[in-house]
Amino acid sequence: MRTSPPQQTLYRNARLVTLAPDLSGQGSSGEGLSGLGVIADGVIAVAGAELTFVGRRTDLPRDLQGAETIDLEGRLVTPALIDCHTHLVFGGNRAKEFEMRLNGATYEDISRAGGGIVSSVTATRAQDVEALAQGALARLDHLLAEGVSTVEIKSGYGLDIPTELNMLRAARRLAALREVRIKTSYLAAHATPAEYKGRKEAYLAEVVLPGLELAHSEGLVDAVDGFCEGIAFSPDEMARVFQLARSLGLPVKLHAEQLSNLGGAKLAASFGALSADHLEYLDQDGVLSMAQAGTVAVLLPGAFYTLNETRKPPVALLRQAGVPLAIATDCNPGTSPLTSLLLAMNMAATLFGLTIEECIAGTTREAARALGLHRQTGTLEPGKSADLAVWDVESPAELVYRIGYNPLHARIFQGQRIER
Ligand code: DI6
Ligand code: FE
Repeated sequence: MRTSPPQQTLYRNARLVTLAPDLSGQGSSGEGLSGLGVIADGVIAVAGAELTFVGRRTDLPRDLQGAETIDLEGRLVTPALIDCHTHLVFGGNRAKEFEMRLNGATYEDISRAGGGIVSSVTATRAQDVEALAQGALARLDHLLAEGVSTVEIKSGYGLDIPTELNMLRAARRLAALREVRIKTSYLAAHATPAEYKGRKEAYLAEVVLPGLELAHSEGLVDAVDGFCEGIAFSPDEMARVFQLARSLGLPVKLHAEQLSNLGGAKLAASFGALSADHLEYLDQDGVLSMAQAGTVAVLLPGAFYTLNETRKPPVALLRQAGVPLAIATDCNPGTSPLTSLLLAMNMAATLFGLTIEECIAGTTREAARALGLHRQTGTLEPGKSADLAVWDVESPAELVYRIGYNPLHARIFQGQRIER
């Protein structure tokens, strides 16, 4: 039976930031900032959850000209934002440690004194799936209010099998409670819990590896992550986790070179990692490995800022090598209690020297790539998901320039306008 084609809706009178500089086949090419693919007098057509036309008003196909039309009154339209690195699900908070750091304690000092990640573990283990999801909801709503429609959420505060799975279930639950795309990452290799202190090998064998198999068997895992650092796991230990991920057909990503250089990014790239994240201590060898593997550099200025770091990621080397740059909040209770991706862009520009174009691409096109979603979302191109953010700003630069101001006019997710 022929089904009638889904009804088309036109969004017209808009300044489109397509992130797809060459809209071949649409009779237009990007204008303005080259890498942003700006179209001044643009039109978007949506059928169901999909983009069917993106281009100049003058190129709109005849058969679309009678469709239901929404006038965006000259507003700026970007792909919906993507937060590609968060620890959004957790119990409790760590304001006390923030105060300790103000008094001079380093992140390592706090971690070795039993604070840090393991102190969030107690609070997280005490909550069931629904409580974990409800606790994350307020943080998620802050991200959605700024035009975010895809969020990556990691486990890593359970550090035992039941709680790691509960964290991932809570992350999945959020997609049932809000109009959002959630991608999950298994991060049991985040820290060694108190009961395994000094017994990291046993923790890997008895929790991390079997927990990954179980989580995968329940469809809870989209990618596998780890913390490759002196206070966490070595490249060899992470290699064992990644070998299991590979055998399960799961992509990997890694917290790498945040506080020192153990060669984590190079290890991640050797497994074809979607991304290597943080990267303050990344060297040329790691940069080249990432470039060869197509691994995205996810920059996390919120953690750099919160830890009052001084060593910056080698942005010039990454740029020169053509490594895609993404930006994320790293929202977590310890090193980045940040729920604003707009502020993360401002920090990436101000603290790391990213350009406006790199910041906007870093929270759309390249953030999608860091999650393996670049064929589905992250740019305004026909055939991709109709995930849009409509902004009350004159230029793309205003999205990065303002501090603590949210210019979002409307969020459209899979073709549906989402009321706040
Ligand atoms: N690096 C970080 O900055 C976070 N995790 C990681 O691997 C810290 C998470 C926390 O302190 O709770
Ligand atoms: Fe993180």
